[in-house]
Amino acid sequence: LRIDSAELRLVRLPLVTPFTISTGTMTEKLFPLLTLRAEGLEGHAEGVMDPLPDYLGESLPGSLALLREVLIPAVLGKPLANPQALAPVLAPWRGHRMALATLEMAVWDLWAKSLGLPLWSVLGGNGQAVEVGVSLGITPLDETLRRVESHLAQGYRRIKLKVKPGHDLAIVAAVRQAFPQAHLTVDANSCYSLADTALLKRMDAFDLDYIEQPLAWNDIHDHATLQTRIATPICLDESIQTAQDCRKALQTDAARVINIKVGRSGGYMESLRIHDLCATFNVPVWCGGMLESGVGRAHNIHLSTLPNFTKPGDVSSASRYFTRDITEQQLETAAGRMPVPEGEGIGVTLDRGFLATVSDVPEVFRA
Ligand code: OSB
Ligand code: MG
Repeated sequence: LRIDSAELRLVRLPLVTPFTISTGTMTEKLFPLLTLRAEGLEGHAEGVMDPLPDYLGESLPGSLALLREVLIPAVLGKPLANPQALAPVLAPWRGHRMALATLEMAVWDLWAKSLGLPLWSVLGGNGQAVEVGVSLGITPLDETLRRVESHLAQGYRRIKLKVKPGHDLAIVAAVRQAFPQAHLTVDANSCYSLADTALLKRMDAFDLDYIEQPLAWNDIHDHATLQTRIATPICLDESIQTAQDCRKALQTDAARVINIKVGRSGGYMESLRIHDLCATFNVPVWCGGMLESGVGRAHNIHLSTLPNFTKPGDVSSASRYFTRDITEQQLETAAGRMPVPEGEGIGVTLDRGFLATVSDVPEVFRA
């Protein structure tokens, strides 16, 4: 594979409904879209970093600088035997796992296309539709109850409620009471500390599948302490940026479930390592999301076909997020399952006409 050109553009898509989590409210999705070209083929990926560092320490300006100045130039015009050969390009950099993932994921798409294979088969997954749940943002209780009901009726396999201080126990209690059989989880996005142990322990009464990232984004140690004090399994999201992070979490029982986001973890190579490590610890994983467009969503679906993805992922219908997507294919669930896009690579193609209306003129890089 010899990559002869790259295109990088910023895409801005309005969200169908604002999405509120403990760190703030999003009303639109702004993301970098990278296209790599080789042998008449195109590989695509999107970056999942936020404009400002409010999820992890990574932000859009720093990521764009790394992509433009270092990562894209490093792969242009040089022979690449396979995606694994990217390792030395990615290894020197600290943090910026989302920028690394953007490049790495586009290379995997291109690589699978050069082999004439769907990405799931190159990754070692299976082509079956994947089980999905939904992540519901923070809304007033009556609205939350309506949304839970409608998504259960659509067949979603798990409901995740976003929580924050002052919007936690009462809302979870009400949802649990109204839907006694539902698979329920909560996601705190790092808004609590060990000082909230008593509150978090009261969550044990609601039979949650797990509680996602209750404590600081960069504190595995405190999660291990919390897990000794509560019965509900802890799931880590923000804290798992590398397989080494994951090893430390599993060795200390800081997490009993892991959320893998390929776009957060530096790409597929690291995500596969995390996946395999969790399997050796008998820890289930599921695929998280970052409100991706059809490009990132397709990547997430392919990843979700790996064998240890045994809990429903956040890979829900694209129409929940956007009135119109940048891909020609509309990625929609049916009865709680998301079909795997068919075709080579990630199996989706860009709707170029629409893309032009929601993005800048692309920056073009040539070998
Ligand atoms: O913590 O998983 C998270 C969205 C933005 C930032 C962080 C998170 C989320 C979600 C949404 O939960 C998942 C999705 O529906 O894509
Ligand atoms: Mg999360």
